[in-house]
Amino acid sequence: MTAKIIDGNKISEAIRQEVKSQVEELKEKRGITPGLAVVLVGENPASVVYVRNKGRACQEVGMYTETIRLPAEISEAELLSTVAQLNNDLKFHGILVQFPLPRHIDEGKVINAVNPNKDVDCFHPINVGKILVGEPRFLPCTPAGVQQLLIRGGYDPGGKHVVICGRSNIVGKPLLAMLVQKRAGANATVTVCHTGTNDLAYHTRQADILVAAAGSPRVITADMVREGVVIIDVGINRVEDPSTKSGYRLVGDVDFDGVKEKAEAITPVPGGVGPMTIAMLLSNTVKAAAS
Ligand code: BQF
Repeated sequence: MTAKIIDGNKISEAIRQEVKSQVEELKEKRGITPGLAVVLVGENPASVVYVRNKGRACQEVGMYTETIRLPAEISEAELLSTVAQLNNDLKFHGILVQFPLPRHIDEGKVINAVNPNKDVDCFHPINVGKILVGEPRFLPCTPAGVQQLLIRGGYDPGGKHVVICGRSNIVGKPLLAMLVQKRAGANATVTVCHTGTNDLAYHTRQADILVAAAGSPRVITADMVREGVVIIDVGINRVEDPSTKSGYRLVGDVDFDGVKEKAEAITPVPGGVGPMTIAMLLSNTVKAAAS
């Protein structure tokens, strides 16, 4: 049997339609146009693509958006002062600074500089802590996308053993905090594996739901999963491919072709978690504007 595909393009389109209606309602009933400021420092090619995706997505749902492009050589102090200005600018309900930043800038300082009420990436320690105690203000976009793929894909995590590969502050740690909560769409038993895990395959074989967020291309192989597993592939890895126009293509952290013969369901790359990340950013921005 070959796995069902959990279609991130389709599910994200449904969420974007919902956000679009919420934007129209905010405009009509309260005269508010949700606004998102996107800050891009330098010209990292992947970041340029991501920032373009975000700007376009905002426009499509009727939000106001500006991309603030800053040179890679900008000082940390200047960037912090740009963030401070955006904090005080009423046009913007959400602010995001695209990562990674040039090495001379401390990402932690930038995260802390964003007003937590405008922190639509949900990276500020206050907002991360609020998830852990079960009182979220926002949910971080990629983990929220993973959760929505499971719920809307028909695989509620409640009572399931979810194994997360990867402990980043962006994906693994907040997803752990979200899925362990006693609430609808969560209530899972959660294991987090990382580079210090001794027998990775032992743990991944225990998973009812496997979330691959390890950050290496195709590290999850068919021998590492049990028959009937549901797999969410968070990986976005560029691998060389001379047959494409750009010279590269995207692959996930899962060896899709091998694993699809054993899994009950799996997300593709591209078209899985990636578009969901963008949809959840829109959802957070409309939430910020409404509150
Ligand atoms: C798709 C991101 C790693 C590090 C920083 C759609 C995106 C990607 C893929 C996208 C990502 C990844 C983003 C697809 C934003 C997701 O069709 O599969 C959209 O734009 N993403 C980011 O802003 O920062 C990252 C991954």
